Amino acid sequence: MPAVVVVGAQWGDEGKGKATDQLGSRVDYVVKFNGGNNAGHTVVIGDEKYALHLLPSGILSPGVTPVIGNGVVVDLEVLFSELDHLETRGVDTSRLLVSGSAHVIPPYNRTLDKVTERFLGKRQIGTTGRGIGPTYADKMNRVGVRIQDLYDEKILREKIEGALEMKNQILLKVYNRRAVTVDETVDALLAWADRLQPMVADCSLVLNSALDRGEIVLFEAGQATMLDVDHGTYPFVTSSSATAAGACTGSGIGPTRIDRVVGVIKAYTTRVGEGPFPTELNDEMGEFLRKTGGEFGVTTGRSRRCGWYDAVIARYSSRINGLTDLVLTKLDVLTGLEKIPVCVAYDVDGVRYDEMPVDQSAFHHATPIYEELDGWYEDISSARTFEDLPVNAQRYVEHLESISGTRISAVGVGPQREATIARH
Ligand code: 2SA
Ligand code: GDP
Ligand code: MG
Repeated sequence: MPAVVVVGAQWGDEGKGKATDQLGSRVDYVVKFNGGNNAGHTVVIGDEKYALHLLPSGILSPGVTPVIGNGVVVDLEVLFSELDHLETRGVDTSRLLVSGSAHVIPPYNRTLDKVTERFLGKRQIGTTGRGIGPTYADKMNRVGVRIQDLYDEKILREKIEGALEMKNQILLKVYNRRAVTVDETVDALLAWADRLQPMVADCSLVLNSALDRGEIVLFEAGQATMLDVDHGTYPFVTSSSATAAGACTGSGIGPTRIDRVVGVIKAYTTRVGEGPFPTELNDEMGEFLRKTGGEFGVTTGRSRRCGWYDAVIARYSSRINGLTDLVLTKLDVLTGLEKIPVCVAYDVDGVRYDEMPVDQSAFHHATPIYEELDGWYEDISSARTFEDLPVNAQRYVEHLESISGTRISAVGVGPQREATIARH
């Protein structure tokens, strides 16, 4: 399995960080290919808990080369504060490589992200406020700043001048904010250039050469399928390609190189920010999942919205990503429930939908059609084989597998590295 992609199969926070970290001991490269410091991945190693935002989770595994691909948007201040923080905790970060074609998040895009959200009022997306959307918009508008531009000050100045012509109009006239100067922006970015230079690499070449040598490369998606800019619940999405195809455009490898696509999926569903969510529970059961599952944003601390497992989404993710296997996480959170509802299809104004409606308005009106499975009361956090699980927990997993379109190759029963059951 030389090239493996790990993606989120729902709306994020499925436990991709843990899944990537677990595979880390067997891989040579871990590549982040989309998003930026909007991500929040939690990895628990022994008694130590790490929250990673911009850095790939593989940075915690000795021997792994972590890579920030061209599809990522990089806040340089955050990059170095995360690196410094890990260094003080004894993590060797010296192997990190950063693509010269990755875009930089200039400080003005953080401001724009936050003020735009406020301006949108009821139509807001619930972004993380990290400048992600405006920076991808600049990339598509061809007024973005790339890491390689930091090494040609003349070009850098010209690009920022061009970008600010438009940005300052918006900041001044629409949002009534002060204009940003070219000098302050150039200074803020160049402050990091020297320290960054040794990490800058042609990551496409590095990764393709590694694959040619038979080395193992793991591509780690930020956010998730339902937040993907093309395939998610647009406009309530992030601004990048969070699905498996993004691993190619975001790193410079071809689709024929990918051998395995792992979808990480929770035994229930969560979402942060605004947007439709058919199985959402606005009652004490939702509160139970939030509390028991510790469902609070790793980056912003926001409460995550919680609901039951949705097999329509699982099947959609299987299709969009071409999943080869699913890793089911947080099964332990469901312990103690007499019955566990699972959404198998939607009802939209009296019509049954077994597949995701392509029409967003239909998805906004979808009500779940549930099947109820029997729960279990035994503590499953120390189960390490499938047979260690109570029969009803085994049936729950088997049933999800039968309705989700992809085999479940592993089951998570706790946040720790070792709290995982391998199947098949
Ligand atoms: P943005 O900031 O432009 O990417 O926001 C757009 C939407 O994408 C959602 N989004 C996320 N959803 C789940 N987890 C994310 N990472 C953090 C975490 C989130 C946090 O791991 O907990 O701490 O709040 C993440 N990043 C972006 C976001 O909620 C918007 O709906
Ligand atoms: P990511 O964004 O997909 O990497 O996920 P997050 O780190 O944002 O959120 C997942 C949370 O679930 C983290 O706090 C993990 O430590 C935790 N976690 C992962 N797998 C399991 C599991 O199987 N059981 C439990 N109880 N927690 C888990
Ligand atoms: Mg997360």
